[in-house]
Amino acid sequence: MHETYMRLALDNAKAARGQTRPNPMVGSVIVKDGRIVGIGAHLKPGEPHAEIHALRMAGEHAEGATIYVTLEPCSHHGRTGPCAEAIVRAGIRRVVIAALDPNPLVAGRGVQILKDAGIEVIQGVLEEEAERLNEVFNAYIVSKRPFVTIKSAVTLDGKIATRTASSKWITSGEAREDVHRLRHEHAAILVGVQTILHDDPQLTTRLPDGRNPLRVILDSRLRTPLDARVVTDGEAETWIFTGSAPDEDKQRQFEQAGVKVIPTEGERVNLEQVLDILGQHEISSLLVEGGGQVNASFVQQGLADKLVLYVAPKLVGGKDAPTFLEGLGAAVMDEAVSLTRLSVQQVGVDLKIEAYFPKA
Ligand code: AOF
Ligand code: ZN
Repeated sequence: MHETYMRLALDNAKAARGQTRPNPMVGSVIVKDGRIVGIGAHLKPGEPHAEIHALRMAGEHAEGATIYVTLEPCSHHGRTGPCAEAIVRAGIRRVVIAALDPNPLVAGRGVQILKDAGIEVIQGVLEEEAERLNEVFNAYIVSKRPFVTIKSAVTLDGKIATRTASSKWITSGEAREDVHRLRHEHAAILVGVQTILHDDPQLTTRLPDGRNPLRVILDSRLRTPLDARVVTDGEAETWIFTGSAPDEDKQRQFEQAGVKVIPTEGERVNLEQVLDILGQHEISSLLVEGGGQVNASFVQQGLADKLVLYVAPKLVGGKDAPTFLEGLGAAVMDEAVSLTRLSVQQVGVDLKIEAYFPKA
């Protein structure tokens, strides 16, 4: 029974995918005498948490009821009040939780408030699923840096273009639509200046009602053209990260065009600093759609969390055709990056492979 109601709570949480950041997705269901009396989800930062919506719906039926929550009820006074206290006040008798809240402001304190009030607490129902659902939030709230996903589309022989740099299109329409969903779900999208110079991409979400992520360009010497689409189209905000001494005139021109130029320490762009600055602006997730060099920088520095690789059933061959991971590469097999928790799914005619980088 617990799993059935928790699944419903998880489904409600998931319904708000892409619209809760930097907050987690959370769902809640209240059950009294075998009847659902309240359902809620967290929909938007600043708005009530899932439990509050469910409690409001339940009204007086909450008295003596069981509440299912996909995340430990909060204990802090943030943008909204502590849910654990609201649950106590409503006279709930039992709380079933999927996952604990890793937010250092909560982290077990929510459960403590409930137990101190004499409420029965059951933890760990569908825990793995709940943790995976909020993998972005769980990492961001502890590290204060965005969760970094490297996304690439390759041929079956690992190429991201032909030897003449032709790359439209590697994957089918279905896979490309899936990428637009990924963009919608991310707070920011990042490419290197090479990609801007070569493809002049828009980096927007082409989905009906899709949200555009912040566009981040790594451009150590400010070579982005002022007429690039990410500068002129006004579709989303664009930030350019540079080395320590960008050309001041050009910087001014970008600022006039509404594009932020952010110098970092060093000659090349300092990736750790980029992630710190993005985290300070509550950017909790970053989709890296870089070329092979940018991808390699993230991987070599241990800054990538997840890989999403679309693999098309095509072969282009050619030893000079670029791959999605360049750089120097490993010398011996023992130096290879071993990914974990690999999963594969078919999207149209292509494969979608998801895997995680080892924790640095
Ligand atoms: C819950 N239920 O539905 C959510 C929780 O700024 P605030 O007040 O909205 O607080 C955000 C924090 O609250 C967030 O970092 C996470 O720890 C928790 N989110 N907690 O009990 C919810 N969304
Ligand atoms: Zn709360």
